[in-house]
Amino acid sequence: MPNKKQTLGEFIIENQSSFKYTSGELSRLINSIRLAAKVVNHEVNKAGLVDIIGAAGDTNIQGEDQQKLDVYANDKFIQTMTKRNIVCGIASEEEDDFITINSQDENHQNKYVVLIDPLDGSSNIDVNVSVGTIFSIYRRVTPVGTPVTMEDFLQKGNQQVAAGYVVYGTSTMLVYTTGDGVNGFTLNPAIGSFYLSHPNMQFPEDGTIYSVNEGNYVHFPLGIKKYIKYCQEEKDNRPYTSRYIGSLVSDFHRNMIKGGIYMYPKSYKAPNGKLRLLYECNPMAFLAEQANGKASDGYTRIMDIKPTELHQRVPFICGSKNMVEKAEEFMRDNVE
Ligand code: AHM
Ligand code: MG
Repeated sequence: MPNKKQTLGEFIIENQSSFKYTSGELSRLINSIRLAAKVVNHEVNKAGLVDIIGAAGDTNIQGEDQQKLDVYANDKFIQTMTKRNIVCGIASEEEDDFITINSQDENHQNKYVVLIDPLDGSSNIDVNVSVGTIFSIYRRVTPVGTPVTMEDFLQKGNQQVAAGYVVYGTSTMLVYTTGDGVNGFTLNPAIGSFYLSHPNMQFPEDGTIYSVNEGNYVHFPLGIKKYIKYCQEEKDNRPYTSRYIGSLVSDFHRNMIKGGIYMYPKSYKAPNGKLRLLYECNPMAFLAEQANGKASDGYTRIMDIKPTELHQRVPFICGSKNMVEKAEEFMRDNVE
């Protein structure tokens, strides 16, 4: 029986021995993400007060410039991981290039790189809708003690050591995997601790929710158009329910709990879709598979795609296994 009162800190320590490589480095890294998440959460929660306490571009009471929240989140996550000296490189959706850490120190032994989308769905902030942070962790492939190279970041998703997200919603949750299932922790804001609230999260094999920006319908590939029509057809347990928040983390989180499919297909406007393989799709795909779900670009398993550039985009279909397989079937049968 899972201990419902277990904090994330306790959980990390208790499960350290089940990690593939047990130097404690990965535990420290996840701990630093936990810490940065709490700081960002505090700031995100104040977003509605921005008109009162100052908007981005203003100067705050300490004389510091106010930052946009996505810039703030980016800085906080990077600072926390850099200062604690526990990674050798970071790539962020907010930065053009990857960041090399400690390249001057020949003795540094850090072996992990982190890829992060610090505040995904940030356009939702202005309207008080949930946003999230997504992270993905790999072991470097170049020798320890040397500066990281692009090769360390352009690894296939199936090489991920850990991945997760923070959802800043009605409550704030940190959900992550180290390849041994998915566990969710809810922040108690009064105490500032995350507690294990959702042990061993699983996508139901089937679901009744589909999440897609249907405003782009006319631009979608034929297979997706037909799959959407299938979702809307009056038959068996259909029509399904349509739910689209426009915040990947929140749409994924709901679908994992209730059973559903999320799609960001390619369109004529966005020939490779919108979402980023390294910062959004791979970590979500790892979580999905660890939770008995599936993630694909319509034809290929997301985690088997060999990345060619840091900010690469891919079409993304993710969620309950049977639903994703059905969508793939429509893609295969409707080649244009
Ligand atoms: P962002 O990284 O610029 O925030 O974009 C990613 C977000 C996802 O969270 C969300 O699912 C999607 O973009 C929504 O896009 P759209 O408004 O085109 O439907
Ligand atoms: Mg994003």
